[in-house]
Amino acid sequence: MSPQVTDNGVRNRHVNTIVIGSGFAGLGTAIRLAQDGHTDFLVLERGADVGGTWRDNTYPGAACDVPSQLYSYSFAPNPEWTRSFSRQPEIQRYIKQVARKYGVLDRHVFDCDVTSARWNDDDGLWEIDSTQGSFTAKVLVSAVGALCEPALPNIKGIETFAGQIFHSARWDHDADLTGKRVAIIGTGASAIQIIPAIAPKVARLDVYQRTAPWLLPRVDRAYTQVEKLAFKYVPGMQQLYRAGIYLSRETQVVGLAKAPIAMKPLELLARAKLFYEVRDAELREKVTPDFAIGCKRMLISNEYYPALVRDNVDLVTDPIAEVTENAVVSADGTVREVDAIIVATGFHVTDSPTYATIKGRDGRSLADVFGDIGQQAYKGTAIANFPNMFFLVGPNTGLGHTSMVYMIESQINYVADAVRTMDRAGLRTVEVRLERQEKYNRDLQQALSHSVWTNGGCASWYLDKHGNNTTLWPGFTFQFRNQTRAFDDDAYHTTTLKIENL
Ligand code: N01
Repeated sequence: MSPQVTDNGVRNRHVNTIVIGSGFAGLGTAIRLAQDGHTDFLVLERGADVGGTWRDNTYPGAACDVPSQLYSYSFAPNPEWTRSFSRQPEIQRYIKQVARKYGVLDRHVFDCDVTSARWNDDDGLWEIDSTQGSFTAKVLVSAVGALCEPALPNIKGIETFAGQIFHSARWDHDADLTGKRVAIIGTGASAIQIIPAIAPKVARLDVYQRTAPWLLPRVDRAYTQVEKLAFKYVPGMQQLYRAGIYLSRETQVVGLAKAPIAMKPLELLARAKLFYEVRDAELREKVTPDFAIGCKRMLISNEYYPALVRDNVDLVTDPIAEVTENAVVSADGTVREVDAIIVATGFHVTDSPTYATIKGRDGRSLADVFGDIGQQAYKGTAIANFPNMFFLVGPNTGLGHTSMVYMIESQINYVADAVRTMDRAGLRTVEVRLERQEKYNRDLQQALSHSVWTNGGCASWYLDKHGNNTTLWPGFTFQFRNQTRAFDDDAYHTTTLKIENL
């Protein structure tokens, strides 16, 4: 069953559930809905393929910093992983294979950018406009991801630059950087992968660092033939690897969220790495972080520092004053002419532009509501005033230490059970009670108040403009799994077709 296409090519269709986005979260939701026997759903995806951030981030060196065994769906282990930490093409291949294997591609509408989603309280429906026409749905699942909207730096004159300029998540593969003078702005997770990948081929690379990151070794290796065979033929072998990695990663939460002093051994390891890989004392001082390890995302690389010490790479720590037609000018007045600028400045996380496009019961958008209180949700998933809407990778579901796929699967459990409960009980609407949402978030903020993310002396994308951490989950991930195991309708206002208990 494919969506109706009218004579003029515009789709106009009602379905029970619409999922926006087909990265790990949206695709996983589609698979679960199909497994639960639903056929009346669609996934609206603005790109031409599944994969989300793994489809979009194709920059040289792109790879995951979470081990492959854990960075995959629990229901779809991948015996084909070639390395302990996968690179982007392999992850994207995996996601596409899973989409094909579980037969949900015909539920997708690709190249379908959702321009608005409004709750119609009279009809108890979401009205969705997109570049592929309009849809209505009883249930809306937003699965657009937190790291999908590139944040561009507000630098004087940047729009006048006449050379090649692009964001790390929108890599211009037509731009040949060989032999060029290149500037890269930012030293986050994306930049530290790009820099070693392009440094050997460019004529000169100026790295503009605003804050030095903490760097740990990347314990990456190709799997041996024996391991690969074991993954394929020994029952439970991959699950065993997965469990081991999962447990070792969970222990980090104690240090990050509860007792930052427990991060000291990691800090010593990072300092030793820095000492041995950057022998020049002046450069070492410049790349030594000035905040507690873990406060920003810890980066892993064996190639970043060796790239920085190359003769054709310069680390610039003076702030950027402006960009001209052909150069980047530092605050100390130094003009560095360049042919290309790579903007590796991250994403709109707590202020996503998509928030303005989703309007709830009283016509207020997520941007309006979050503007008042900061982004928050009940169990990271449901938001008062937005009935029948579930938000995957929502507020405080992010992680600083392990795989987001685990959190996503927890949220999918919750949403699938909500849809099941609505069907079974004949519910027309479910809307989380504001007091439950507020209490949940008070408790979260209380838990976060001991964390290194709040007290580590850094500014990061984990914090919103009020300085609150509205992105990360402060506990063990199995605690989140536990609280999302079943849909708790007592936390919700519900209406049925006949009786209202509002
Ligand atoms: O973005 P970031 P990212 N002028 O926001 C700097 C995931 N990820 O794309 O630290 C100058 O971390 C900014 O400086 P500062 C992962 O969750 C995963 O690198 O704010 N500089 C920083 O250095 C990650 O955390 C993987 O002072 C400016 C950089 O730009 C998240 O995505 C790989 C600036 C931005 O770093 C985002 O990573 C890639 C300005 N105006 C990404 N504005 C893996 O799995 C910002 N900066 C390996």
